[in-house]
Amino acid sequence: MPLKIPFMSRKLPQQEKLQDIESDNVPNHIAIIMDGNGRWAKEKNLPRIAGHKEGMGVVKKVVRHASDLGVKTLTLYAFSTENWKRPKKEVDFLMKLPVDFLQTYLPELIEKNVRVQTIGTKGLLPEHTQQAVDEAIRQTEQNTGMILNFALNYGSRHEIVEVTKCLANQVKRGELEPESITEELFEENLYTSHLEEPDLLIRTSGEQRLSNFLLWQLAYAEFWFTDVYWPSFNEETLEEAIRNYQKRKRRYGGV
Ligand code: V07
Repeated sequence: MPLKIPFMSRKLPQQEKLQDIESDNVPNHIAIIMDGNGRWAKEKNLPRIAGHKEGMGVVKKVVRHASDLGVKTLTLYAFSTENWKRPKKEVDFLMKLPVDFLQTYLPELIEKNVRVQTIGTKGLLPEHTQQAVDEAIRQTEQNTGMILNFALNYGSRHEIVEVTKCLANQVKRGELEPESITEELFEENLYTSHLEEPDLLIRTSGEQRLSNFLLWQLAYAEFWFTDVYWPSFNEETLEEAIRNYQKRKRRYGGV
């Protein structure tokens, strides 16, 4: 005979309901600082590169899930201008990851209608890395789904200085009046000019700093931090971040 469960005790479905993502309030643009790969590896007595490799697998899962949830742009901090200071062996390994990633995953990106883009100074990356990334950009440029934007050799202060130089040169040539320099004009010269501003910044691994990531663009974003190391991040952690974002948005709405 089936056991009868009193109505009020059937907690599970209700809880699940509460934890649903509101599909009409998903952040359009999520930016992620994927931190903690080295620490994850260290705790497992593995070399740091094993953490990066595992982290790359997480990128695939998160891209898939973000695209399924209707995120319009996902910006991932893959390599900062500071990362060159790491041991050469580690840098060499990191520079192979885009190649490795795209070899196994580009067909799925195409199938999912994802468009690959980058921000940062790509010209300073090794030739094989540039080629793989450029090929992915080219093969996905007609896609109309989620923009998967990799920050590669990216540093926000450098970006801001470059925009400043560009505008200063226009002034010098007599093409621009200093009075005409507005926030809008400045923005039009950033790498991200064609993108909406991020709505949500996620940083993993317990650090609560921006580390030179999208300083201008994150002016109005919600920040969400987790102690989870990037290789342990998954679909559920992404949903947790989005639910938290939606809770905050509801509070603002109520005022
Ligand atoms: C990198 C894996 C994720 C954790 C953080 C650091 C290590 C994916 C890419 C990538 C980049 C461009 C592209 C396709 C894939 C990547 C680097 C490091 C340098 F077109 N993961 N990942 N690039 N890590």
